[in-house]
Amino acid sequence: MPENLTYKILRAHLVEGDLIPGTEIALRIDQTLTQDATGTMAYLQFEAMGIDKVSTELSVSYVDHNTLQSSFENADDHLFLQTVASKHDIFFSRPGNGICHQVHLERFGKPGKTLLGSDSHTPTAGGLGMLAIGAGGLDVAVAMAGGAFYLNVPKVLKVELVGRLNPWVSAKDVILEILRRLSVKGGVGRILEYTGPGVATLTVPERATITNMGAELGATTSIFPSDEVTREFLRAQGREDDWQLLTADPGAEYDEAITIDLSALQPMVACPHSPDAVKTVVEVGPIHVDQVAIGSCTNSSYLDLMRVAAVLRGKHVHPNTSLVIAPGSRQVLTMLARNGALADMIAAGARILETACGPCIGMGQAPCSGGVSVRTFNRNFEGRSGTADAQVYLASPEVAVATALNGVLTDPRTLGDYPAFPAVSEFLADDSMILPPAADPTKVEVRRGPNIKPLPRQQPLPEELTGNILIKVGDNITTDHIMPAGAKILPLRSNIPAISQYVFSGVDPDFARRAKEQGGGFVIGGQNYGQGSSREHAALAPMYLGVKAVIAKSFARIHRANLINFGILPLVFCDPEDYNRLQQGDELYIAHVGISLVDNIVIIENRTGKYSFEVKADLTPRQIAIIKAGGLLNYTKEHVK
Ligand code: MIC
Ligand code: SF4
Repeated sequence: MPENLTYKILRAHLVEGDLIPGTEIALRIDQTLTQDATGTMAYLQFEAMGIDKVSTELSVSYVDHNTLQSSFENADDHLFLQTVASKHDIFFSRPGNGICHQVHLERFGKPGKTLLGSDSHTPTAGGLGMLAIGAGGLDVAVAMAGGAFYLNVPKVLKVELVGRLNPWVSAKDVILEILRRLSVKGGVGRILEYTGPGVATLTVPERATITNMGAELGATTSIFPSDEVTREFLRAQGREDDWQLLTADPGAEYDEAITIDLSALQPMVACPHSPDAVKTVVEVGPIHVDQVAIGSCTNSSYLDLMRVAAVLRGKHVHPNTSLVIAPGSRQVLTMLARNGALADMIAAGARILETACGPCIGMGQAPCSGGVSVRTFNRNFEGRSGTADAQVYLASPEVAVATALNGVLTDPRTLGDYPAFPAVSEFLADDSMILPPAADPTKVEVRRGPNIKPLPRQQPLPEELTGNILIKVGDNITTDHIMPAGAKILPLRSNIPAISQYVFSGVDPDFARRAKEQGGGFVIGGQNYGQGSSREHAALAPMYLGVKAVIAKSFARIHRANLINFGILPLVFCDPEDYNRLQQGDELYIAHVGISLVDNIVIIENRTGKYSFEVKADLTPRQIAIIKAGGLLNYTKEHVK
């Protein structure tokens, strides 16, 4: 039977189960990546498993999120990450080397391999023909220890690309169009596989922009074939040996299909506060813009920034608009510096930031009060920029730079001649900021600063659960709502007691105090609860506060897995109407939890409202065992000897 590319890679890595959509399979993981904001926990968990050395082909630890160092915490975390990597056979990409996804694409990604990363934008590497999946840190720790990664077989959605992008229209517009059509829930339970004649017209970094933002669709991952364009990219990176030809078989079957005509696309923006609130730039019109930010793992590749520099050359940023640029990697920054493009940006008045996530995760550059910011990033959730009432629009580098010059949202097609560049024939390959693991691990002492607190542990599941509804929230609640990031809170990622004070702080500042006072309880959510990032702190910190179960209309994939990993029950309403009847403060009671999970009907008694309703968990026997053990770490200790 002719097979699609997704199934070929899944099959080659299958260690348990069959490729039947919706059923659980286990995959062998070839490579892992972590970043600092999720990595400290992942390595503490890895250490807790008592294993000396990673069993993957390659594991890399990146530092790119917490680089502000306004106090000792982040620097301490970096030192912990560097020493723990060195001790356990893990490569360490130093702060300043770049954003994990950009660097991984440049230096490590390999077509046909599996990559598991503790960051939701790990699918960026799908631009190279890898099956790259984002997960919680604990899943990554298990993979480093040699354990398989479990997931439900997704449906494969074929995205047929035809035509060619017009000047000033770019890869960002492709994924914004898909978000417009499918919404932030449209990719749930799916892998997007790109095919068609349009594929060959896109460079690898352009493909990576598209697979990166597939995360915003809720997709498991997105993948492009590995073709001659991929080969050229790897050759230019000095890694042609890593290439192999990988495409779907002719006539391969897919579960669903859509077609995108690249030549019909226009410059677009995602309006506040959701990546799927997409309109054309023309529709939104010339609104005043206070800030333009170019960078992030979505759009900070060499050619993205070369185009930006070419537009800026000899011009000046509008006096009422601030332009910040954060190149994606040290490779990109050095190349821009050597060829003069960086000087053009600086001369035009751009503020150059270090190669890191920076403003994308609220690490500095918060907009002014009520300010409008146009960003080349992938998420514009309310408050994520660091300014609660900011209006953030997501756009391509072309739209962003045109806007920075004019001070109002601008269609870049009005700028005149398009600065086209040929694909790069040789990138600057300098890995001196990537430290290899120690030759003699016994000589490495792992450094732990005072901010690195031991892992909190969950108790095994009791026979009955009781508690109050601590909070009731609506649809599409993001992990940024549950566990905010930003310059103030991110440095506490290694300190669960401290960070747990901020759970839901943007939604209800009283939440943490209430949860503690009441000894924990329940959270009620709407559709797509937990969309967005992979941060397991959005499960771990609520667990620390005693949250026992989240009852929602539906869950986002990574967050649901994280809840299970930390022993919190993800329960789904059998009748969504029951959501309307619940109120904050209601006392809930569940008897015989363990047995009910096996039967997949859990009866919840609302002791305040004096009625009962049904929910289900849809857990596999393995997941039930994890929940019963009090989470994946306890389970792994019992099972992996
Ligand atoms: C994000 O973009 O939200 C992050 C920060 O990269 C997260 C990870 C984290 O919260 O540490 C992600 O996307 O997974
Ligand atoms: Fe970093 Fe932003 Fe990419 Fe997350 S989305 S990895 S914060 S650049």
